[in-house]
Amino acid sequence: MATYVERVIEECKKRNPGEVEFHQTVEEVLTSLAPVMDAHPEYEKAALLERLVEPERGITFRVVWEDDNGNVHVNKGYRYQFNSAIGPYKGGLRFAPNVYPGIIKFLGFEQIFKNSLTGLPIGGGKGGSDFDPNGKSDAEIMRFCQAFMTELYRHIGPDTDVPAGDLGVGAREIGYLFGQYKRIRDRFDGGVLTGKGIPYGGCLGRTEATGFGIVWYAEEMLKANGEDIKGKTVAISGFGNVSWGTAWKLQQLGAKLVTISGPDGYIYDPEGISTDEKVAYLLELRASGKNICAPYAEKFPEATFYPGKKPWGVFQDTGCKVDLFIPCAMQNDVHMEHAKQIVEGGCKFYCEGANMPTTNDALAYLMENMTAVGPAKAANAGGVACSCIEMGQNSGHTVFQHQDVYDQLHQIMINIYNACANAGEKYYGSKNCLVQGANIAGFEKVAEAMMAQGLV
Ligand code: 2IT
Repeated sequence: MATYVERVIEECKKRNPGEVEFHQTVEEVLTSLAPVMDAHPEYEKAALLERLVEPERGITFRVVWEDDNGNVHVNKGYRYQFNSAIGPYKGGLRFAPNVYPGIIKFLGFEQIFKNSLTGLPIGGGKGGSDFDPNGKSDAEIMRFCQAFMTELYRHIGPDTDVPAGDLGVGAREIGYLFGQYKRIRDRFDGGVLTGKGIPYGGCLGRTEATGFGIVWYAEEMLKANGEDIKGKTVAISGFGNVSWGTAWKLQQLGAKLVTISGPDGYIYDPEGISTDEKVAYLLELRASGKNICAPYAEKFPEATFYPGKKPWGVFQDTGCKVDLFIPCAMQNDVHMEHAKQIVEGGCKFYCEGANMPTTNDALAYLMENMTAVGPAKAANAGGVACSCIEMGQNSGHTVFQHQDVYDQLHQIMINIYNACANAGEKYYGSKNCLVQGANIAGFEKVAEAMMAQGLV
């Protein structure tokens, strides 16, 4: 006889055919929740998990825009409003050619637990488009964002749903989206989008918040196992905002970052991406719009570019022993073969930075063979936590100082780590069961709120 959790997973897969990333996260999260279901039989009676895996609302819309040559393009737009039990829907917008419901729903589902873990009052949602921003002119980006918001505006609001950025959506796109929202609504509604520019309600520190939070989380994870992040050798993937914030905080804390990566391959810098100039160069690379990291090795000749490869095999390629791996690029970046390379190199710590960067089988292998594995929905929650600080700043008609934001964020990351470690210990017998602990700690608050609010 299948258990309650197993039945809900199977049913969810059947009802959402082909949405493989969404299946993956539902399977990973719900499996962790099994001991909580045993302790709370009332959840099954209330069909709590069936409700959790079904978005409260999903909006799909047409986005029509014109390129610089007068050609008309049609893209798909999405917003999945997943769960509002503990606050307004909150989560980013992703613009990337591979966007389809399976990706937006995996992100929206993860966001429920992540947002709950922050301890702040925000529900889960996610949106985006299959629009590819790479190679587009600034005018094209603006026209696309305006067309996108011309539909989205009717579904969002500071107490309803608060979008932000994700892959392909940064401060520039948020600016254009916000401008169009304000034009249509004739309301400033500062807190309707987060990640805004500083002159119009943006929060100091938001750009680096995700990366800083990841390193603060990893620091706690190491500390709990008697290790100091200072002096550690670290390898990350990606070279976007998250990677940049991660690199910057690693530099501040005295860790040596030896890799970054892009779709073209990875960079190994034996001297460390550890100077102000090198860290700042990551922003330049991203801003080039070419989506390649190879130019780093031209600018800094001590570094080597490994074309077509991922940094997970840096030990096999260079002999460099890594103490901590942090995937910061995108979903399903680390497969079983990579997990084996990571373990073979003798590494004991792994902390996810990007959303769901590890396949389920690779994640299970790493958890079994490493000292501790930090899950994305906990480790990268600093970004959305800072977004919520921005919402508070906007609704309070005030401005928070940089150091204020950092102090709040650092404490939030310590609290998140402790919540994961404590739930891991309570239900799985170890403070290092952070993956299961994050799912449980994130779930508990949402479950209590849903139970209290009746059958909705
Ligand atoms: O994955 C994420 O948490 C984000 N892209 C940020 C979401 C937010 O609302 O700041």
